This record gives sequence, C-alpha cells and structure tokens, in this order.
Amino acid sequence: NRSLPLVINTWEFTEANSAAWFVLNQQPGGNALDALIEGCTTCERLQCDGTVGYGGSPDENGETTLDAMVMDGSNMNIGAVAGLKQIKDAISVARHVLEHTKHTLLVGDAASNFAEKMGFRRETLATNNSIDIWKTWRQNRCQPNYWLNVYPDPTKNCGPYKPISFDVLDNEDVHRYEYQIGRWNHDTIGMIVIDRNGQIYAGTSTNGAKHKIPGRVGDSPIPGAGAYADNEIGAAVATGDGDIMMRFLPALVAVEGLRAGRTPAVAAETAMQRIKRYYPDFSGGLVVVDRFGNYGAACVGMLKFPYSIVSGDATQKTRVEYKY
Ligand code: SD4
Repeated sequence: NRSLPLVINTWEFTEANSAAWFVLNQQPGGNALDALIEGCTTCERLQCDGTVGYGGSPDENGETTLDAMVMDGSNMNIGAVAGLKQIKDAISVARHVLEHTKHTLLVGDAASNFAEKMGFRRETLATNNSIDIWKTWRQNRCQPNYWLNVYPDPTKNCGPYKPISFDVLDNEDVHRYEYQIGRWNHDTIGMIVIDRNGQIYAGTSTNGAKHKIPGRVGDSPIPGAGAYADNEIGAAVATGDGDIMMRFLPALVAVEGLRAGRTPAVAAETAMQRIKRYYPDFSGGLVVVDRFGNYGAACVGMLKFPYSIVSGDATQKTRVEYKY
C-alpha cells in the first residue's frame, strides 16, 4: 500500500509531522507510538499556535493547564490526562497512563502527582505571554463592543457573552468576534500515525480554551471526542470548540461512519453536520483516515481548516478544507 505509513495532523503543524515521520522511519526501533508521542511533544515544546503546551490559554485565574490523550487502535487501550498542572509533557504523561496503569484518564493535581512519581518535573506553565493574555482579558472582559453587538453580562463575572448570529457576519467579522470573546483558539494538535503494518495510534495535546473556568476540560482527552482509533477501520482527530464537540463524540461518529462504508471526507462531514444542526455557531474541524491511509476532513464555522500529511513517499503536504 503506497499510502502507508502515514502521519497526519490537524492544522499546519508540519514540524510535528516531520518529527513523527523521522521516528517512524529513520530511528532504529522507532514505532508508531514513539512517533505519535514525538510528534505531539514537538508541538508542546514549540507551543504550536499558543494553544498546545505551556504558556497558553490561561484560565480565569491565569493558570495554564493541559489536556492530552493517546489511543492504541489494536486493543482500544487509552491513556489520557485532563487539567494537568505544572507539567509540560502532557502527551508523555498520557502515554504513562496508557502503559503503566489500568486506568484511562487522570485529572488535575492528582494527574500531576502521578506524573511526578513517574519522573516528570514540576514547573510553572506560565510565561510572560500567558500572563499578558490573562491581564488583558481581566481588563477588557467587562467592556461592551457596540460594533460587534457583544454585551457582557455584569452579573455573571462579565460572561457568558450574549451570542450573536454568525449568519449576519462575514468571515472576517467572525474572526474579530472570536478574538473579542477569547474563543478563537482552536489549534489543538490531533495526530494519527499508521505504520506499514496498519498499526494505528491517535492522540491529542492542547492547553484547551482561553479564560476557561478552572476545572473545565475540553474534548481533547475524551475518548471518541478528541480522538478515536480502531486498527480494523481507521481513526479520527478533532479540534475546535470542545465544550460543544464533546457532546457529540465526533471522532467516534466518524470512525463508525467509515465502518458503515463512508469515505473519510463524507464520514468527517457527516459527523460535523450533526453538531451543526444543534449548534449552528460552533466551530471545529475533524480529520479522518481509513486503515488504508485514505484521508479527508471537514470543518464548520471557520474560514478554512488546513491540515498536514506526510505519507508513502515521505512528501509533506498541507491540504485546506474550506467552510461550507
Ligand atoms: C478544547 N478542542 O479544549 C480544544 C480546543 C482547541 O486549541 O482545539 N484548542 O476545547
């Protein structure tokens, strides 16, 4: 099969793909799990788009916390962490949950304690940049924006903001609006690695949503929501508004779509349209791959959704999915 091996990820995180590809194909003994971890770790270190790794998406208290998951498509084993504090290597901690426990998901301080016992170093995840983002938000969160028709409710800690219909806005306005309310931060890395033998791993790593209520967990560490993998069928990874997406398990729905005979593109589109029926204003993207390495994607509520692939002959490609 000339489409395998394959590494694919949400967005234009090509360095992450290259790192995973190198481990998979050039490192002696490198396997699909090592590759996925190296790929996502690369983004955590590069702080990809400010939404992966330390120093991004401060919560209401100014703290950055991390969500990550890894799933083994051969046995449906999963390791995940949510609300991980003071440990930079979220995807590696998720791997330790996968390999060293019988559990699926560890959360918060207790996840950090587990990580420390496993030898990870505790350190602050705050940076000057994350502190600035937080301070700016604190100063501006109660200001109405008349132009965009956004009115914070002062009785609710100046949120939630009164929603406006995206239908009346053009794409540029949607961007401005999302920046305004701090919602434009959909750049979670979701990665799928398939080796030559058809072994599939899917994973995610993110610092979640900006200005979240402390304790908020997104879709990324939730099996079937942020990622899903099944060696017999394929895999899917999601990015976007996790509070909405996790209600629909889009990664699982897409994999089940493949099982029912849909192409990756149609499986992705069907899973996203189901969410859109209930939440026309939500934004998100989904990347879907079948076990042969055929891939497709869908996005809703965003200008465009680029995603990156390296496969077969080792060429890097970026495809762009446009909003319907
Ligand atoms: C979340 N899905 O926590 C993530 C957000 C995202 O960069 O994609 N962020 O909701």
